Amino acid sequence: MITLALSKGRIFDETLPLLKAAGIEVLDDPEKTRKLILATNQPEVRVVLVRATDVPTYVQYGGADLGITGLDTLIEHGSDGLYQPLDLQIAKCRVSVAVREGYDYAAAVRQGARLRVATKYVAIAREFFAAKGVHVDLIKLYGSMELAPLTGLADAIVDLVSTGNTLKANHLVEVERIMDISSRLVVNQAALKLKREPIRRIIDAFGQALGQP
Ligand code: PRT
Ligand code: MG
Repeated sequence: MITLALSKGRIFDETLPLLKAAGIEVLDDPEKTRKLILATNQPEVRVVLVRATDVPTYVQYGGADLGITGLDTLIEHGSDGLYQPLDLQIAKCRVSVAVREGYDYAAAVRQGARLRVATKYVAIAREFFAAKGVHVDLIKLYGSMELAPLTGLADAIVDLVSTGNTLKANHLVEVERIMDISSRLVVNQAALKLKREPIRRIIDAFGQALGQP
């Protein structure tokens, strides 16, 4: 049996065409079923639905053989024991710094003020500001980062942006782009050895669908 870990929502939706290219069709709609293990048209392949942030953990410990996860999540989790054969070019966005409209971020940085930064992405934020030589107090949040500068919890946030509509709707502006994000295929290293043939077939089919050799 080959187990693929996916999260519901954009990653699941954008993975379907790749699965199809590999001849795999998921038999249930994750938005309609309460099942957490979904069968596919291939009796030897199943999908497990997990929280986006749990995908690397499942694959690392062998709860799933393969998984699809955002680079953001992968960096925060760390890639120990994970083989990363493909950039799937799906669920694209960027990690950015944003502040309240009217907040003079450049001046705050120039003056060497200690910035309060709220984020779910503490590893990415720590590394980014350390490289810039900016002192920050990081405040870990699990969601709705946009609220932090509006309530005085933080001066800035580090968050994912795709269209920018969420920032705009909350009177926030993007002041720095930290990195571009897309989703990655991750594979359990031991599974790759033990189930080499079927896993290779999936990696190769995804690669071909992406136009990679
Ligand atoms: O939502 P939940 O708490 O269950 O889990 P999650 O947020 O970890 O998962 P999910 O499914 O929302 O995101 C999974 C992955 O999709 C992320 O790890 C990213 O790699 C990728 N991705 C791509 C995004 C976005 N685009 C995105 N826009 N993840 C989140 N967003 C958020 C963004 O932070 C903003 O708050 O969507 C909101 C809308 O963005 P705008 O800029 O288009 O308005
Ligand atoms: Mg989300």
